[in-house]
Amino acid sequence: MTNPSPEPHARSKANDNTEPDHPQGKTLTTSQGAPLGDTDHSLKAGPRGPVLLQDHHLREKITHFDHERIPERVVHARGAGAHGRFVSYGTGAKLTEASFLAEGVETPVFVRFSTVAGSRGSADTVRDTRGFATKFYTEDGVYDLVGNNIPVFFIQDGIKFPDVVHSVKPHPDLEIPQAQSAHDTFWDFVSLHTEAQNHTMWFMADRGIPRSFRMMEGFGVHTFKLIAADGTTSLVKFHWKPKLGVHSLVWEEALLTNGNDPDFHRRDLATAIDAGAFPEWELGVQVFPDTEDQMFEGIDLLDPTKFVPEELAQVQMLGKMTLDRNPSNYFAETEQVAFHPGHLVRGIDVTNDPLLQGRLFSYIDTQITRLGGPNFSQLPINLPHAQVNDMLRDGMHQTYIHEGVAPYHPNSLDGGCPFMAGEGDSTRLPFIDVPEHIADSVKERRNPATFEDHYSQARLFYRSLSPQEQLHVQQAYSFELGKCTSEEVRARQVQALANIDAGLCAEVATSLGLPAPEPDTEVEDRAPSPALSQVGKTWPVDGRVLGIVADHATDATVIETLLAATHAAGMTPLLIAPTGGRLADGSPVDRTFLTGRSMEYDALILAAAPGAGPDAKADLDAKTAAVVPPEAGNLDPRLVLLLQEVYRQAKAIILAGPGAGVMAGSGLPVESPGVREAGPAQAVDAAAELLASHRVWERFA
Ligand code: HDE
Repeated sequence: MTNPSPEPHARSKANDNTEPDHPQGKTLTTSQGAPLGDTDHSLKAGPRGPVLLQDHHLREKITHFDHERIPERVVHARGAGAHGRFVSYGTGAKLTEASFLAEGVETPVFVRFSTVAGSRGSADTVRDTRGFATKFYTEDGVYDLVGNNIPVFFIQDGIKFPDVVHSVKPHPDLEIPQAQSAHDTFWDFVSLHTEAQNHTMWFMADRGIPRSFRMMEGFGVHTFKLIAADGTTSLVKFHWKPKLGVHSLVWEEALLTNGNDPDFHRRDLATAIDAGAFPEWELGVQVFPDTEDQMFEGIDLLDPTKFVPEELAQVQMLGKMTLDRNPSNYFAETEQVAFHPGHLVRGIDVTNDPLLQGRLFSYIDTQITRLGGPNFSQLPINLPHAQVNDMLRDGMHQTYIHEGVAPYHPNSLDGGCPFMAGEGDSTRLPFIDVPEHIADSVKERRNPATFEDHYSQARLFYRSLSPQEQLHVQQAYSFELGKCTSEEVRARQVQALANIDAGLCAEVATSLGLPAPEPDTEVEDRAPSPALSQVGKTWPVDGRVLGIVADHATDATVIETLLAATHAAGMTPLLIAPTGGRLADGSPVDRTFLTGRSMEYDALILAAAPGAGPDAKADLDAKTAAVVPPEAGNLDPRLVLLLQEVYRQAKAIILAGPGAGVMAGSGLPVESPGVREAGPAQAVDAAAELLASHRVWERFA
């Protein structure tokens, strides 16, 4: 077999004249390579037509265009990808034969992050679970870790997947609402199918609206099996731990972002990589003994609606992943990448988790529709870096020119090739199928009794959060259920909340104007897991966005000082001014008060407090008209709006020039946590110090 390219990702059209300055080649041709002299006019009978059927270039161009779209993913359609590398610490070598986990081994990776419910063109910052799928191009073949940013799932059995997805997708009559769970069918399903309550709780919490893909944890969700060199096995759950910590938007930011920048997460990932602030995650495992019952501390390891708190089983780090290259073509890479939880390598295997088993059927099947046939693994982004010698033949879009006459085993006509791994002339090691005892059983459609607890972990999760995070959960349920029109559905979900936490239930019931019921199920109390809270630690600020408000009168040295300090701290500055153009130091204005909005900035430095710009028309500008207090004087009303939003979103505000009067002028408290006066030389340090905690959490109290 001829492997199409030793460097699959570099594979592009074979232009004889492709070079860096001319990435698409120098001469326009047809798909057959015939040079073209005109692509702007169709061939017509005279300048006023009609168009002639014989115009092959016209027909080829239009026909190809007509077929440019492929079916979007049935779930996880909206996504963003990046290339990178994984370097192993070697700490996993005692647990598994997987060669990419041996000490010092570096493996190329491609990661695709996604939302679940929305269509390919939907907004990034909707409330949803996020996909976190990683393709490792190992020397033993491709290994895919196809996980989410939430460690539990809605269902325990793959047969329920179409049900949960149909419930969250837009209603089938009008295809409304797009990329939302805040509607009747979703809450109808999860309130009836109560095993979904734990997952639902996780994404009603802040993890449902991440600040950035770079600031999400990833989880393999299911329990997997590792096989060591001596044949011993262990059960593991995979975790990705982001270097930047786990951080989220607040709901107001998410809503503003959907309108202002629907590509917010995609842009954030690409911008950070371009700026050299390469996102990093450590891959780790929680390790459990591979016992007959596959239970750990009362938790059924085959139940994907349950997680194991880190306090019960520490995450042991195996290596570090760095994403350092953006895709060069979205369609070829991010759209065509095809993951599969069954893409395993020796030393890693699946367990009998019935959800995982269902997935093993699904992923090849879906690619056949989406990518047009069974040869999708030959697409450059999917091509293993290991040598491929399969005996799969022909089919749509076959790009290999296979050699030999005997694509069957055993054969003598091709010299017995290819051999089984480790036999004949083969030096490669085979995938390991560990013999496993199957308990005496009967064939039946039934869950084990250990799958019956639907509420204890949702309670554990809620009670592990800080009061501010709990408030966000209360608001999220109130919003989502408030958007449901069926009173029966609302009341049923409120009943589920009563089983989880009486305080949460009371808050949501009040907001909905419903009575708070008593629990109807006995639920076991479990110890909270402090590791679940996103509040209370500090993290690096690489790639965070500092908004710097200046105007055309701001001193050049002030701007230079602020920009230099922001870059030195590894953050990204955005210069904001009343109108566009260049500032005194020559820097272009990145955002005007009109084009920028609070959600773009992680913290704000005021180098100036500009008066109303020439295009500020408070009485016409609906978004500001109602909120400008009389003390604002001549302050630009859009600056007042910006300060009010940033303040409400609990972000740091550094006054590096204007005094505290600007706060009063904006109707905000002058003395407040996270509002500081600092000279231009200290302003960025002050912002970074506050930003390390992500938000000024005290302000929510
Ligand atoms: Fe998926 N899932 N899934 N899933 N899933 C797909 O495969 C499916 C599940 C996940 O960026 C599809 O290529 C079934 C759990 C991610 O390309 C499809 C079941 C988890 C992605 C599919 C599950 C996931 C997918 C759609 C229940 C978290 C995006 C297009 C048995 C551990 C990968 C595609 C990417 C994509 C089926 C459950 C994660 C239809 C049947 C649990 C991150 O094959």
